[in-house]
Order: sequence, then C-alpha cells, then structure tokens
Amino acid sequence: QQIVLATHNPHKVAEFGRIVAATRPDLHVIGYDGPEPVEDGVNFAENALIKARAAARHTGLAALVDDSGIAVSVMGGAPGIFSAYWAGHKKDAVANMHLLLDQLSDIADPHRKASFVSTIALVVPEPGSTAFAMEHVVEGRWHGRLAHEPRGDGGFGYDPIFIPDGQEPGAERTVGQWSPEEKTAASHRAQAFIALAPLLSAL
Ligand code: ITT
Repeated sequence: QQIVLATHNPHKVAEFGRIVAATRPDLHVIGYDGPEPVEDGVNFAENALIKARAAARHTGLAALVDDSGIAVSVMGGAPGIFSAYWAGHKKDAVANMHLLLDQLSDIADPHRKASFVSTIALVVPEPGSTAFAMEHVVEGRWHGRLAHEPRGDGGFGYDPIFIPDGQEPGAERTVGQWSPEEKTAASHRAQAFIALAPLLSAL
C-alpha cells in the first residue's frame, strides 16, 4: 500500500521512514513533488490540512503531512507555525536558533519551558471526485526546556537547543546530542504517529 508524504524536509522523510518501519512496515511511503499550496492557515492543523489536501488531490493517493515547530511558553507559543522562518524568509536553522536564544536572554524566565509540536494530517481522496473520503489531524507534543547555547549536531532545526524533560538530572542532553534512534522513540513526531497508527491501519 502506498502513501504520499508531502514534505521538502529530508530530515522529516528520514524520521518518518524510521517511525513507519517500526509501526507499519507494510506501508510504502513515497515523496511528493507536485504543486505547493500557500500555507496561510492560522495554526499547525490548518497548515497541515492545506498541504495534505493538495497532495491527495494531485496524486489521487492518501497523503500525510507533518506541520511542526517549537512553542516557547514565555513567548505565548512562538515561534509556533513560524518556526521554519523565524529569522527571515530563508530557512536558516542556525539563525533561527540564535535569534530565539537572543530573544530569551532578554526575558527573565528561569524555566525556559518549550515544547516541540508535530501536527500530522492524513487526507484520503474520494475516487472520481474533488471531495475527500477521510480527513484526520493528530498532534504530538514533546515537553522540555531551552538550553542557553546549542549543543550537539544531530537531528535538525532547533534540536541542538532543546532539552527534553525526563532525563537524569546532571546528565541532560539536547536532542542534538541524542542518537537518531533515541529521537525516533520519543519525539513529538513519534507521539503524533502513535495516534495516527490506528487510522493508517483502517486505510
Ligand atoms: P516542509 O514544510 O517541507 O515539511 P519544513 O521544515 O519547512 O518542511 P515546517 O513548515 O513544518 O517544515 O517547519 C517546521 C520547522 O520547525 C522546521 O524547519 C524546524 O525549524 C522546526 N522543527 C520541526 N520539527 C523539528 C524537530 O524534530 N527538531 C527540530 N526542529 C524541528
């Protein structure tokens, strides 16, 4: 069975590949290079649905889209849906991280609480129609706090400044210092996928 994963982020493709292999190994995930809709939703769910509908309509296949980002508590959930472009219109992960750290250094917040959010939309087309047979959105959250400076070069995006909760005190690492397998087992994306798995089974 084939399913389209609509993303240009090769890290997401790799992470999804690992998660799918662990939970639905029979599913064949293929890439998408069709037209890109304007992402003008006001939240992760709307943006994920906009992209998934476009991919499902274009390919005639069930489509999966992950819209994700980091939400900092003291900043009211920002960068949120603007995570990929926080430091400007170019997707620059290093500039994004440094801008966020600079912004936090101006705010007195000893907790530095943040969470990674992964919102996955699954859209199934209705054969011979522009309607959809099924639309679902699931969300996973990974709670933690922000480091004072980047550590590690694993993962992507904000991983080098995100310290997940639940680690042994004194031995806490950023996700940039975790192995791909460790991240795959615990991440916001993995948690969203747990909610998605039964829906995929019903396809
Ligand atoms: P696509 O839209 O093509 O999927 P993208 O990277 O732009 O690629 P998003 O619009 O969902 O995807 O933006 C997500 C951004 O949030 C991403 O660029 C990272 O900066 C951040 N992000 C999401 N998941 C992350 C993760 O697991 N680790 C670190 N940063 C993450």
